[in-house]
Amino acid sequence: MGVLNVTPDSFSDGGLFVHPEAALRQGVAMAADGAAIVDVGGESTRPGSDPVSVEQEIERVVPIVEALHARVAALVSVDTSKAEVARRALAAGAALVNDVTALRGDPEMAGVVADAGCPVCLMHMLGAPKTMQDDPHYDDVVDEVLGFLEGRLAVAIAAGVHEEQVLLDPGIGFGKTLEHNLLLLRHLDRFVALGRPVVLGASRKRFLGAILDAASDDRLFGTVATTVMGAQAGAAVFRVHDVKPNVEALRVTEAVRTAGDA
Ligand code: HH2
Repeated sequence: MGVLNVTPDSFSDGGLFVHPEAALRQGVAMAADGAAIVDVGGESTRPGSDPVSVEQEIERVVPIVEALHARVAALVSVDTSKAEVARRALAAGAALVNDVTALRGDPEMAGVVADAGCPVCLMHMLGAPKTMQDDPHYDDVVDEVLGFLEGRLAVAIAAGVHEEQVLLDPGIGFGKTLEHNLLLLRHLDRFVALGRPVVLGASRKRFLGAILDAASDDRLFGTVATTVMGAQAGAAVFRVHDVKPNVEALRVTEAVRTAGDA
């Protein structure tokens, strides 16, 4: 899954793809590099970020979704927690809703996804982006995030979403310390054991910067390490800014993982 933020303020690619032509070019390039999904987002969720209005998010996202859908074979997903943005993006050709609030951000989101019959990614976040990195605390981060995702899966199903359409994401960096992120990665197999495809979003994130003492545009090799470990643990989708190196790492990992199989 390639990341396409059409925002002025995303933590690593903010401002680069605000212009529709630049966004489209980047989306097409990511698909050509092997992305199966291009994830279009119009609202930054980086720590400390401010929300944007529905109208502004629609204005940023929908034209790009529509143009990309017409241009690439890859699926287009919409990274939003607003029901109206999701509805409009789905009408414009989006095939998947990526909701970092796991259907908690908008009471109408579950209904929109259920009516569309589309896949939805439910992600764990502690608190809200504005304050989530203010001293996050868990007694047992892995147990608590697992429990949260099981609960949100149940809520989605109760709202009419088919279980087979749900993807789950531990939400690396969303209300987590370095140690929390490392534990989630170390125990990713327990998320895979929930039986739904697991999405991993570690690309260029701050915990990599903390380990490597590197700025956000200098975290590619760290990101690739998380992709390889995630693939070995059984994760299904890797949300990344740099598609080609991560696709190549996945191809090699997969070749080794299946070596000798009939
Ligand atoms: N991370 C970000 C945004 N959306 N969605 C899922 N499913 N999983 C993630 O880990 C995830 C996500 C944050 O990264 P990015 O989009 O690069 O930055 P920003 O929120 O600043 O736009």
